[in-house]
Amino acid sequence: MDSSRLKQIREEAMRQIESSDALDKLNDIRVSYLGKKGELTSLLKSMKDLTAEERPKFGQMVNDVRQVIENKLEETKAKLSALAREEQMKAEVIDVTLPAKKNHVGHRHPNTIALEEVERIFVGMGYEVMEGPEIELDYYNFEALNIPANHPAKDEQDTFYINDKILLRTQTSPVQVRAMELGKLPIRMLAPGRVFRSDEVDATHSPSFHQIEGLVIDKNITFADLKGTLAEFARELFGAETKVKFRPHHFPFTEPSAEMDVTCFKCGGKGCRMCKGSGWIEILGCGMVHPRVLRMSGIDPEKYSGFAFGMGLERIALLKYEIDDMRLLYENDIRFLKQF
Ligand code: 2NM
Repeated sequence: MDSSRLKQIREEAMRQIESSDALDKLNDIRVSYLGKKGELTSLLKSMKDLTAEERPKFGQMVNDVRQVIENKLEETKAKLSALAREEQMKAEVIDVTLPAKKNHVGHRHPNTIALEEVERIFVGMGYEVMEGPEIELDYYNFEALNIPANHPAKDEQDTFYINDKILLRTQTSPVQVRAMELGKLPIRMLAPGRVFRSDEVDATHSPSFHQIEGLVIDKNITFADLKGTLAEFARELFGAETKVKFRPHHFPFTEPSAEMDVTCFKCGGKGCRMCKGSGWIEILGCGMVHPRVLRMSGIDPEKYSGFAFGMGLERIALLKYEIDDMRLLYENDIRFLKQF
């Protein structure tokens, strides 16, 4: 048997392993020497031609070479893995000196800010916030509110009708009628929400806008409760020095009715551009709930009385943030919105 062939195999294997630069090449080398059909394996198979004396000695030599090759393979595999890991680390280095991406933090829409401010004030006085459908029955939007069939608000020019019984609500009062019908008294509620009127778009009008209405029903509620509540509301919304005044008005669903003005929060009442020189700004409509409205919803006007009020949310937002065109509130232009 030829031990020089064994030596040759060993040296050839060492050379191949040393010159290999990838892990999968190492595996090919392992197979070609140590695999079932590998060079060392076939040498072992040829041992049958040796004498019984030579066989263990030669077997030992083959196994020694096998061990040497295996050690070398392991050692090289560890080296190549470490190298590969180092390459990967270099490739994945993060340059912390690069300028950061700007993070645009959003915020609430000015309408929402104004809404939540009004809600906060009334919730603080014990009111609950209630919602109702935007598509309403004519009954809840008009009839139950003592608005007669010939009233101008009922004209198709002003109201979006689905059919002669169903319409898009023109105010949120139907939510309050529905609350009165539930029969749970007393009531202290706020009804904010989207309303619809067939108006042309301009700086102060939109066919869809938002209202906040309030309703209080209890025993012995008087106009003094209305005045005290709304004066406090005005002071909280526009500042502690704010004064209010009530001008007689007419609404079908309240009697008596009034409009409330607040002293101009810009000039304090002296007169400026904001209040068009008058010192006063109109803010809401209000009144004592008409006995007929109470009775229609199942409340006895001999036992209970109440007041109600309503204001336009957009109008409040425009005033509070000194915005001169309502359309800006709907365009969602970031350059506008980010100012609030
Ligand atoms: C306003 C002005 C005055 C009002 C009346 C009612 C109800 F349902 F109790 F009859 N809700 N809201 C009301 C009263 C609304 O908006 C300018």
